[in-house]
Amino acid sequence: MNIKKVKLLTSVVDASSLPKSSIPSVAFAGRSNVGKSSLINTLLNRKNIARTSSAPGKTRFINYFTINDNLHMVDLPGYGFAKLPYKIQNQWQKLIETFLLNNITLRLVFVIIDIRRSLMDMDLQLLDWLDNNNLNSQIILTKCDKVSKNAAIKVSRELVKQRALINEPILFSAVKRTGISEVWGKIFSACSL
Ligand SMILES: Nc1nc2c(ncn2[C@@H]2O[C@H](COP(=O)(O)OP(=O)(O)OP(=O)(O)O)[C@@H](O)[C@H]2O)c(=O)[nH]1
Ligand SMILES: [Mg+2]
Repeated sequence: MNIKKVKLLTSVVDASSLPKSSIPSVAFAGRSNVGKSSLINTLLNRKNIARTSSAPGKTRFINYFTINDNLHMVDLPGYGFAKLPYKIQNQWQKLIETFLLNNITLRLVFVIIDIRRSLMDMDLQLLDWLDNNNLNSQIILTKCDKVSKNAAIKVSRELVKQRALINEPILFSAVKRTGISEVWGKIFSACSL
């Protein structure tokens, strides 16, 4: 995609201020620190439009990016950040759920997983929850530069078996810039762009 214009439309902290979107959107969900914001920056060819940090829990809002006036990318706050008080974790979960259930223009939810970590309970819950709510999901395995190509393929195959996936996970690295066209391909077909 020729990215002519990217702008941060809004950052939302409470469910009542979620914007009504009239253009297709895709969302990026996953544990804290797996590389969601880095992935968005890499896709958009921008250094830090989605703010990244080595300290987990950086993205605390739902951030909407508008691309070329015809696509929203939505950076969701990461879950499973243990240091946060339970009450705040709960608020996050509510916010994410409200977003996912009330966004009629949402075409695809990318579930981002660090290739070096096995699926956490929360990842499994999210995947099941998306299936149960008929939301289209696609797994992306990030930080693939940290493992060998063979190891990455093995993790991917095991996931396909374990979850009976129709769509193979995408192998991605923001450092090596691999997997970009595969992610865009999914966005194009889901959003009919
Ligand atoms: N080696 C490597 N490091 C990465 C990659 N993607 C992200 N990182 C690093 O992982 C850390 C977290 O990245 P973020 O993009 O901020 O992760 P996030 O999922 O948005 O985190 P939260 O907003 O806290 O939920 C940063 O130190 C990044 O530099 C990657 O593909 N390879
Ligand atoms: Mg982030």
